[in-house]
Amino acid sequence: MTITITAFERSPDGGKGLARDTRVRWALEEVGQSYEVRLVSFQAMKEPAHMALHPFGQIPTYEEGHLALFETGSIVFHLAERHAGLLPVDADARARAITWMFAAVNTVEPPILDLVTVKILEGDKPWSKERLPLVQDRVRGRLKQLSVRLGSAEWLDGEFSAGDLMMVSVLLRSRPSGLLDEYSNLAAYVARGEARPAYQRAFAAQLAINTRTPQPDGHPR
Ligand code: GTB
Repeated sequence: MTITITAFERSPDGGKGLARDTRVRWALEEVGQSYEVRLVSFQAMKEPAHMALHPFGQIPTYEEGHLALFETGSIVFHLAERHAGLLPVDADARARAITWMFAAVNTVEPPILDLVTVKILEGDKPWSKERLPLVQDRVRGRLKQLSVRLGSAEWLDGEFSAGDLMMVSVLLRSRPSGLLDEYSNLAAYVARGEARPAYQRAFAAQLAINTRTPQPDGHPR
């Protein structure tokens, strides 16, 4: 069955892979599923056709036959459940890998997003400069805890899993701030994730879209 995901027609990051379709592409590549991509503009994301797929008018979405999903955690979990390669067979190890998926989106991602918000969306507010160190320290707090838990291990719990895929994806968003590099084992963990052939393919696919040259008709090809 054809799988179709949505992605930014033009990602604001210009192809750095930070938009959330990258983690879905990565999961699809890890489990060997081919997929199509429907590109959407910021305007189209808020129109009824897309809102019917995504109640919050965002990307990515995932369509497979009659099934339509949104939320990257759910999409990656769906793929990991249906295909081998992203979740251990042992029930306890599987539950722990799923726990790491939730930890990535529920515990580690929020302070990182807060930092992005302060720096980019609220950068012009008079209180932004005062707030920034507090938010940075909250990110450091989480990264430190994760760094201690990871220690010298390759992955968070044994073999690479969907938990690592989500955690690496979330951590990538903290790299532009410079905070990730303060924790050398986390920086190395993220680099191991990025070195995976499936990640490389996912990254290249989104980069190709975001670096297309605009044509005379205004549409990039
Ligand atoms: N919780 C949802 C999920 O995990 O799927 C969050 C989805 C989400 O935030 N989608 C963003 C979106 O559609 C794109 S990924 N935003 C448009 C809108 O809300 O109107 C967030 C993102 C955007 C841009 C960059 N960047 O340029 O670096 C990185 C990440």
